Parts: sequence; C-alpha cells; structure tokens
Amino acid sequence: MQHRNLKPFPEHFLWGGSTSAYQIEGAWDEDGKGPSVIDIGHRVEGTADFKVASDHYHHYKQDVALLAEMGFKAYRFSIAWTRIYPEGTGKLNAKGIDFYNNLINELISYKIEPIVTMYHFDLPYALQKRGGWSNRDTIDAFENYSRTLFEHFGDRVNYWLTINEQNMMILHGTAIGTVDPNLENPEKELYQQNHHMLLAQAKAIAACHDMLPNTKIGPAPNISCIYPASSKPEDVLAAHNFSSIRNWLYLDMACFGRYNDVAWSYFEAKGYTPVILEGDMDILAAAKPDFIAFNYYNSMAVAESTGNSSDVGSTGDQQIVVGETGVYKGHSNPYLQKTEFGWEIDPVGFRITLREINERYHLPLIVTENGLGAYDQLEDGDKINDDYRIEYLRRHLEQCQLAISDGVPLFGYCPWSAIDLVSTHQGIGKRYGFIYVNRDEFDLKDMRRIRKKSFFWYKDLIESSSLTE
Ligand code: BGP
Repeated sequence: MQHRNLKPFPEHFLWGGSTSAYQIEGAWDEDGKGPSVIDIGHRVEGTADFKVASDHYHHYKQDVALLAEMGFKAYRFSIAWTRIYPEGTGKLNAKGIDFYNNLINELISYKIEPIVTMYHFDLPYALQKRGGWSNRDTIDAFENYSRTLFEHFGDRVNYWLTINEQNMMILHGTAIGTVDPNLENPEKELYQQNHHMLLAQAKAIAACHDMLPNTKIGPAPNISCIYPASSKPEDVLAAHNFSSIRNWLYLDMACFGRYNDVAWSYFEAKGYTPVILEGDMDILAAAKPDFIAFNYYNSMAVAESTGNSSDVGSTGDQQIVVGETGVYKGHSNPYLQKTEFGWEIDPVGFRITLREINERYHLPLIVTENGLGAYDQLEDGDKINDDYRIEYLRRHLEQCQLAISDGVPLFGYCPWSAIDLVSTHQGIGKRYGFIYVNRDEFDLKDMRRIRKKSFFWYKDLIESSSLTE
C-alpha cells in the first residue's frame, strides 16, 4: 500500500540502541561475578571470547556520554544475572547491584531511558550444573532474581524485557549451550525447557505488576515474517507451519496465555509435548505483557517438505539448521541481497513483520534489535566509513515509518548495536555499532572509542526525528 502522506515518528519516540551484558561488559570474573554458560561453554574457534569484550564495565561513563552525544532517548542493555547472584540464587552480590545502579543513574543523568533485559543468553553456570532450564527450580530462581531487580532498580527503570530471543535459544539450543546435544531427543528436552522459560517469564511479569504497578514489562523474541517459496498451497502451508513454530508459539503464550494450536500439533506429531503440571496453565494465562519488544534482522522463505531427510539443511553464517522433514524446508529467496555474512536483507519484510505482530496482539511495539554486521575498516585519521550500515538502517527505518502509517503503534527503535561488541558467533570482527572499539580478536590494543560515520548520521536523524532531513 502506498500512502499519500506518511505519518511522522511519534512524539517521544524512543530512539536508541541495544547491547547485551556478556557481549559488551568484559570483567567476566570481577567484583564477585559468577560464571555463566557463556563464560564456560561458548567458544568459537579463531574468534575473541567474552572475557574482556568491549570493557564497558570500566568504560561505562565514557560510553554513556557518547550515547548522549548521539542524542539517545533510550538505551537497551541487559543485566548479567551472575553479577547479581553469582550462583544464580542464594547470596546477593552487592557490587553487581552497585554497577547497574551506577549505569542506570548515569543514563538518567542524560535523560536516557533505560530499557533493561533481565536475561540475555547468559544463564548462571551454577544453575546449568543443576540441570538449567530442564530443572523447575530455575523457574523459581528466575522469579527471585526478577524480584531482586524490581526491588533495586524498579524506582528508575520503566521498561523491562524478560528473556532475550527465547525462540532462538530453543530453535538453536545447542548453539547457546543450555541443552546437551548428545541427549537422545534434545528437541523434546528443549521444548520442556521452553515450557519452564515461559513459566519463568509469566511469573516475572506477575511479580512486576505486583511490585511496580506503573512499570511496563514485555517479552523480547526474534520475530520475522516467513514467505512461502511459491503460491503452491503446500508451500503456503509450510510457511504457516514454520511461522507458528518459530514466531507465534512464543508470542501467543506471552500475550494470550495458551499454546499455539499448530505448534502444539507439531509437538504431538514429533513427540515433543512438554510435561505440564497442574496450575501451570493458570500462571501462564494470568500474565499479561504491556508491550512487545522484538528483534528483526532478516526474513525467511520456506517450501513444502515431503518427508525427505535432505530437507534438513543449513543457511547463513550462524550455521542455523533450517528445515524439518514433513514440516517445511529452507528456500533461498531470489529477490533479496545478502550481507557479507550471508544474512538476507529485507526491509519490506520488516514492515510486514510489524504489521503481523500488530494485527495478532494489538500491543505497543518496540524494536530492540535490527542492524548490519560487517568487517568495518579503521582508516587514516580515525575514520570509519560505514555507508553500508547507514544504508541498511535507513531502508529499515523507511519501512518503520510506512508501518507507522499503516497504523502500527511503534514507540521505539533500538538497533543492534549501540557500540561495537563481540558477536555471538563471530568475534569482534563482525561489528554492528555506531561507535568503533579499537581492538582486534586477540589484540586488545587501546580499546579507544571512535565515532563511525553512522554515529553522525544517527545523531542527525534523532535530532530531527525524521528521515527526510
Ligand atoms: C541476536 C542476539 C544478539 C546478537 C545478534 C547478532 O540474535 O540477540 O545477542 O548477537 O543476534 O548476532 P551475531 O552476533 O551472531 O551476528
């Protein structure tokens, strides 16, 4: 649909950027922090680990000043569970509380709204050793942790996100390290973990509403529209299958408090049905999020799977397995270009995704990740000419404005990432930030912060809150 007049970005739109604790903070074992599953298990050969990352733990004042210079209205970051409770539960670490108090106060001093993710992939290793999300005790540990966060930071944090990309942790569980790949049926275990995470999320939402009636809380999945490979009805059905399993399973539960029917029938067909205890569904039905945060990088296309085992394939740099026999199989979209890391670029798919989420749930929306990973080059005179990133973000923001004109209640945009950080799978070489951090994979150099070309572009954009100037 073409609009005669585009609606402007709303007043008080939350222009910002995102990061996560393990990817930016460093100081992985300082000031009482306990190890997380990332610290213990997450190793990708030939790339940086997360021990120092961007050393934000020691640079946070300088970093926040740079975000303020860009004009950020909001900053989305995550709290490392293991800084607050080194063992996941039990003894509180006062120095962890101090660090996030200082960070939040620093942001507020510049009138930057903190948007806080409670858990971004970094489950405490002490909990993992006791079964992690397979153990129902982790539900209680998360509720306890969430109540601690609300108690200590709830007076200043108005937006909470429960769990980052729960759907990616389940769909690619062995990559993040919360399930043993050698299990006989890891998928069944993952969907049991999923049920427990959904309960943990519901309990955190209820606790938030109980303790902080004026504060808002929502889920933060990765959502993207799924195209059928063709107009063949079987391909359309495959796209519907995959969308239900990948997207709506998670948001239907968060927003409606029930399992998506197609996803449930898929569990039954595959033998993945989780054990549900008495009272679980009441807890799930009672929790109502105030908004939906979501991450969007690319769309996907799928075709019918007729049951051939070769339908299970692999795409992109993350080596994500796509395709399930009898459900759907991956399909390369010939209409889209890819990033240098093989991720399809689809701004129009962003608009479609925004519309789809709005039509299903009718809740305010905020984008908490979107961005381009690239091998940036530091040129003479401390210049980083990341025009490709500006182009990617501009094209996606054009579609945001079109979605707003379509009636989507979008209240913020926090692309990935505010500052360079260590990519989940490809080290520091795959950069996303507006601010360059001067280090290499294994040479930490001087860690100095350098404004990229996109920094100045984004600053101007935020100032005018418009794409036209
Ligand atoms: C999302 C994660 C982020 C970040 C991003 C980019 O799935 O929430 O933590 O890593 O993807 O991915 P990558 O670092 O693999 O390029």
